[in-house]
Amino acid sequence: MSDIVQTAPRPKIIIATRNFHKTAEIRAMIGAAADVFDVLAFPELPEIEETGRTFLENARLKAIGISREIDGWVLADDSGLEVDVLDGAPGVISSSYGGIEGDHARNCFYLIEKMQGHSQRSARFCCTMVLAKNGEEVAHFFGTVEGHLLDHMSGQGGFGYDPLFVPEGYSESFAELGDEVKNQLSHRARALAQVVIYLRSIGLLK
Ligand code: ITT
Repeated sequence: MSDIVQTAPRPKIIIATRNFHKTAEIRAMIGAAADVFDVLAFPELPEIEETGRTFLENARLKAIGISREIDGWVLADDSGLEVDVLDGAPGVISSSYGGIEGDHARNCFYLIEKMQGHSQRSARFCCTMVLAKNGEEVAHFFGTVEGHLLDHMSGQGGFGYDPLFVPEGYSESFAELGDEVKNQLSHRARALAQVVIYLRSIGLLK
């Protein structure tokens, strides 16, 4: 008699994002525990307008909007950079701060300009994640990482403002530190750690 070991299928999680950098980070952090896809794999899904005034409002719009259209677990990430001396800007408009949505280099140059002459350079990355199913929010989670801004871009890794942001306790930017370090201490890692605890508590993840 042969021994056939039946393994449970891996759970599937759809990330409500078109930013493949976010998906790659989330996939690397979740590892083999789940199959992680994003909405780029489903071109028929609608674009969700981010009209919220907070990360939580926008994450809700994305998670609930996509989960109305698709079966299964949907996770949205709304995130951005808050700079203290700029009263929290760019905040929820981080992805279009320089004038063109998703143009990360332009956003960085615009921020460098805005920060000229400021010696107070503290900032934080914020991430809000909303988990949804059947068109309804199931839970939400927050993560932040404190740091300061360089006056020039440094490093090739990561995305967005990573070449400008040095996390507290380090002397290199996220773009220089690389994915392994970033994925241990980032705002996204901190929010996702709570998502994983939650999904384990309901038995979806091992
Ligand atoms: P989706 O809405 O499709 O998820 P997006 O990139 O537009 O993709 P957001 O609206 O949440 O996502 O904006 C996030 C922006 O904040 C992102 O484009 C970067 O400018 C910045 N950002 C967020 N997380 C970051 C990170 O880990 N490193 C660098 N910049 C980050």
